[in-house]
Amino acid sequence: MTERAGVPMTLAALRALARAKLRAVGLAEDHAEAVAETMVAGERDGCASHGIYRLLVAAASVKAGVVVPDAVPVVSRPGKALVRVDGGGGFAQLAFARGLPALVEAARAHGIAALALNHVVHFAALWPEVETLAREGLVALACTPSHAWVAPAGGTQPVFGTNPIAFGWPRPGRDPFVFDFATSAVARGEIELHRRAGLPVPDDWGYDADGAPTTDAEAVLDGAMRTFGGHKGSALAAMVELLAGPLIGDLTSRESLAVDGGRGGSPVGGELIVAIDPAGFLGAETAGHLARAEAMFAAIEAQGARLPSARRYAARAHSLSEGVVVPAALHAEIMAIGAE
Ligand code: NDP
Ligand code: PYC
Repeated sequence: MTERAGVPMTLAALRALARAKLRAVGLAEDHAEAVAETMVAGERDGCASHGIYRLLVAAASVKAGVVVPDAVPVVSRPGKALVRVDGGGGFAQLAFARGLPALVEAARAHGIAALALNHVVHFAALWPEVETLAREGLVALACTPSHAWVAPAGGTQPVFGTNPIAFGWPRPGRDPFVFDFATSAVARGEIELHRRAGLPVPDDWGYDADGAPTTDAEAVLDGAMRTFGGHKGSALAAMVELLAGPLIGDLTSRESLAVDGGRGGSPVGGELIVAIDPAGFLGAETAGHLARAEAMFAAIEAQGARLPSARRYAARAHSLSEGVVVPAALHAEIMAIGAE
């Protein structure tokens, strides 16, 4: 869902604007750089719900005191194949960047390794992380809980977060295969964009506070979202809660919402990222797995179906040459950040 009229910008100008606005609300330079990068990447790839719109969300989280603006991530190695980064209450982007070299090194050394980000604030999409790992030749999986906004299948009251799962697979000489989606019917950000535009949402996205299906975006935001795929999305949402919550010693979405205490900030908690080096499973004979994967991708595309990430890379190519158009109302709100 996109607003049409807008302000054309180069990616460099958008990046500079994002950094300046994040600095204006008090975010430290290293965080501002990492956070701006992920928002610009989302806008560049045509992901409106996790593009530059997130500047409003991140600035609000800083102003609400939910984020430690100058947090210094601390990297540790609790096990040979385990990397932990305590984000100190800062945004997840810098914590990921600080843990990335150790994760790649551990995956190559042991075949499989995990990175636990703890005590971070998460407002963003996960695909930049798995894409980065896939470009290193690693297979990657990432997930994070959020805030309890989503009802389990069969219920109408929020328990789960929107709990995204992202996956990346390297492709020789091509952009990686990547998917990244919420286990809710849609990301909450998409419902927020509908509310901002005054548009109804499909009647299978959520319930109002009384548990009745509704097409009113505001009512869904105040009530409960649905999982995608009924009981299947519900089980996957529970899995994300368990893997990136209790398993890594961090918060469930219910706990995270309680910690927020009504401040309306982005979720605080953990993220789990698993990286697999195929050489660890296959020894020196690693060429075959990539060729067989390509055969599967070709079989998908041969029948007219598209691969997840095909739209993203097309949008990226366009934005890299033409820049992006920021919706006018959003641009005005962004310009007001730090001017209050
Ligand atoms: P979508 O339902 O739009 O699904 C996006 C994924 O599905 C992309 O990988 C997309 O590829 C792929 N896809 C979409 N349509 C097709 C198709 N027809 N054929 C093949 N593949 C397709 O995304 P969501 O609304 O669920 O999530 C959007 C973003 O929100 C995610 O990036 C997620 O990480 C983020 N999010 C973050 C949260 C957090 O707590 N940090 C919580 C929830 C969501 P392509 O990109 O090429 O279109
Ligand atoms: O869109 O559901 C969402 C979301 C939650 C946290 C970041 N994005």
